Amino acid sequence: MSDTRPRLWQIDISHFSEKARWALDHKGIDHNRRSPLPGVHIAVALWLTRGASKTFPVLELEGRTIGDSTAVIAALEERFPDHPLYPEDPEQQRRALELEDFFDEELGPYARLAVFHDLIGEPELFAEIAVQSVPAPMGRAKGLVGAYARGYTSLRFGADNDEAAARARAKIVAAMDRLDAELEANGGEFLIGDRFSVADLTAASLFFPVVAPENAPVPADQPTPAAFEEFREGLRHRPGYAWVEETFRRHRKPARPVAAAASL
Ligand SMILES: N[C@@H](CCC(=O)N[C@@H](CS)C(=O)NCC(=O)O)C(=O)O
Repeated sequence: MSDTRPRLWQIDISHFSEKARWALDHKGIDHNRRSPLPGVHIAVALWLTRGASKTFPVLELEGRTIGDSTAVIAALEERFPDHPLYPEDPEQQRRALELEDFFDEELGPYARLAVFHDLIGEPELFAEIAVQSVPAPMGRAKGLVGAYARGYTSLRFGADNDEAAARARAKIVAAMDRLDAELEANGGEFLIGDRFSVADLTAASLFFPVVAPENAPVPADQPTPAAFEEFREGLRHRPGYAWVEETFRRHRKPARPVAAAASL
């Protein structure tokens, strides 16, 4: 019999995929997951969405194929209204969606670029991490897999560019400024109102590569490039940093931690 459950096409280590996984798990939706090789996933996304989207996550849901994490959550919210992620109040909902968009655009791509840049600076470590996200037989060719990871992230995201990485770090700090300010304005626990919403889910999941909270897709003891660890140290005292850790602890249940992998 064919599997009619929603199917999430995803990358284990990706923070945008984590955003979609968290929404599915928050709503308790039984689903299955497919994780093609990072890089190859672009062709898969284009094929699944008939050219509409070249990124993961993509969700197959009752005959529809939905690309982009924001559209995925909107579709889940409509089809599975229990455990809502959108605030009921229209003005709060508007602000929650505005914050979702802010973190999607102003944090997500930059968190990815900053981590990849510093991994490129430590080829051994990058190779070590990259082999964990490829099929076992390929994993034996660690040098090649590491070169593939460096090449893909440089070509696709410009992760080998020092100026781009400096801009990315500045964007991450600006996103942390916004997180701190929004939390302070709303009492410190939630970004909007007095309930967990899509705004909290988005900020926490897209900050996970920066904060590496427990219960996130990457094991907390995963080695980090020294340059990124130094950058992380500069943010550790921020209220938003502790909030990301706490939000994972309190709201990311049940997490499905996966082995570390190469692609964010
Ligand atoms: N706006 C998209 C961004 C998703 C995204 O950037 N996904 C990455 C993985 S973290 C990807 O598939 N990148 C492939 C590419 O950009 O070519 C969303 O919210 O889903």
